[in-house]
Amino acid sequence: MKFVVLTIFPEMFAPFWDHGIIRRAIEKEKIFASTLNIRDFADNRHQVTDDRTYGGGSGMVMKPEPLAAAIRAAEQEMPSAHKVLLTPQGRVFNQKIAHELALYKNLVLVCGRYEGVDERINSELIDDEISIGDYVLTGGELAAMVIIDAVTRQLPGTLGGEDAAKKDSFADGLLEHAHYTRPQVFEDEAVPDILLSGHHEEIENWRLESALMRTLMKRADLLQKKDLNPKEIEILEKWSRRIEDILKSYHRAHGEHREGAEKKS
Ligand code: 4FV
Repeated sequence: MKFVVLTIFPEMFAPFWDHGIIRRAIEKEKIFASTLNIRDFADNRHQVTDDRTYGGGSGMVMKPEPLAAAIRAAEQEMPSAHKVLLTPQGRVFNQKIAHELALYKNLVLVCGRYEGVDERINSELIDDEISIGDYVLTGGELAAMVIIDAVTRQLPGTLGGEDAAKKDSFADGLLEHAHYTRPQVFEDEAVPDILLSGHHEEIENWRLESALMRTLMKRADLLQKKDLNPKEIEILEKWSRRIEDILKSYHRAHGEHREGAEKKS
């Protein structure tokens, strides 16, 4: 997979290419990554890439000419590239979109600066607008790195184990289960025995319950929209019965009769 990033700050990417899984993916030629400096396409004496906004008001806007020239140069190199503008206006990035983008051979990522880019760039030269979240950054570069990072992890052979990405948070619509490593006891807290049992089926079951509980506690919205499988339903029903029993005995103990509780409210 090839990433070409259009930016006026290409030097921001050097450390990003040079570390961790991204560095290894480049070394193993799982990805090819490069930058194009939009300034190099500014055919004016001072390579100016921004100008005042029509209609007045503060803030500068990225000029269309250097950007269009840079995008066309990238297209020259990779005619089939999917051209993405990083902008708060875009569809909000998530694991599903990471999967989708990982299917492309070539991605061009356009990083805005200042107040944004001239609107005529979006309509003409951009295939897709993506936002990494509802907040405003000083530039699209960090957003481009987020996308390159999340997409690269989806590519076979970039993570340790073959199926590592399949066990990701959100891969099955759940947050990941709790992880533990040595020491077995840390500050008087021991690793759950089941994880030391070597009983793989029981460990998988514990991990599913851990993932479900964490998702229920931290991101119930994910459970709402998840297509639950029979195993997950069985576990949630087990928990709901337990909670029901606890509430029943509580109300019994406090003389309030649970049945007809609705009448109470
Ligand atoms: C952004 C985001 C973002 C807007 C103006 C760059 C800034 C400046 N990009 N997800 N959120 N971009 O805030 O992707 O040009």
